[in-house]
Amino acid sequence: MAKGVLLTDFLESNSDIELNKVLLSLAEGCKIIGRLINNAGITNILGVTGETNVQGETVQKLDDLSNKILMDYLLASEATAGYLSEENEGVVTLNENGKYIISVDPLDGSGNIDICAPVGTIFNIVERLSPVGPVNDADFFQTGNKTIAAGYFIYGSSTILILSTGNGVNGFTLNTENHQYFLSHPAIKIAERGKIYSLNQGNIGKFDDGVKNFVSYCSENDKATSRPYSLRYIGSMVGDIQRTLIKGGIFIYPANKGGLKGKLRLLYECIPMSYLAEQAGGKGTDGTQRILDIQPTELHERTAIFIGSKDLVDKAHEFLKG
Ligand code: P6P
Repeated sequence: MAKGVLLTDFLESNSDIELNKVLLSLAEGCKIIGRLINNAGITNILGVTGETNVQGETVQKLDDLSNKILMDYLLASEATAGYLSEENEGVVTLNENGKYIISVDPLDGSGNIDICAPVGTIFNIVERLSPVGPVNDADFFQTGNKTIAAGYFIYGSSTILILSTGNGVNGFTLNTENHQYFLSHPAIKIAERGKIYSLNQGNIGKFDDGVKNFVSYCSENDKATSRPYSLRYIGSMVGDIQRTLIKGGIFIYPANKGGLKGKLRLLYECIPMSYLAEQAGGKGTDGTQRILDIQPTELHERTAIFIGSKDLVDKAHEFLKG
């Protein structure tokens, strides 16, 4: 589709009215979140609420606000049956007759707001399993292969919706003059060969030897394979994934030595990002299997993640196998 097409027009080509209602209510809610973030320094909503969330993490005021805005807008969509959020301990029923359920990280990377680094809203949408009425945990325990739509809103130098409904990945930039989303990044494809690696190098001592050896490989001098690669790490998943989608490379958040799980959450961070990566021609794994094949068993479970250009994910796997 041609650049400049409105998100609303783009979605008209998708005949699923119920899904469009969910996506458009998200898009409206995230306009509000983006404006709150842009004005955070003025309106005294920076900083923390003094509470900790189910993850045991300090809740930023904007985390809380974003979570409430999304629940309100998704409730108004009348098509969203259930809501799972990093900020809520359990699942929330919104519209008992809704067709879809949504897993959300309302404001990923919020600790970066104070330094004006990119933050974002990440979402994954599947059909509910239970017929009607209140949703339950089991509705959310679906692999990423069941994803109907996934994406994120990145609040950075622009507000951009990166979206896939199963036919590739497209980016829609929010025009701050008329508050409409315009198709600005049609048919995003991750470069097959990446030259950027992204991980928190400070934790290298905690990681298995396979990860350390892959990082050494990335930083070795070898003209024939354009090494050393560049190390880029924002510390905000949406920012690191946005760069990976647009410029290629690999983003890694591994498990610590001897552990199985990394820091990032499966249902509302790693599944949506891996869905996007695969739709854009890349890969997303936990170091051994596709993220989209992992069967969730807990709402807030975590996983290791290796995501990005095919060649670098495959190369990382070579080192992980030892
Ligand atoms: P670390 C932000 O807190 C976050 O959840 C992700 O957005 C980001 O990729 C990761 O944690 C950064 O974690 O341990 O490197 O600060």
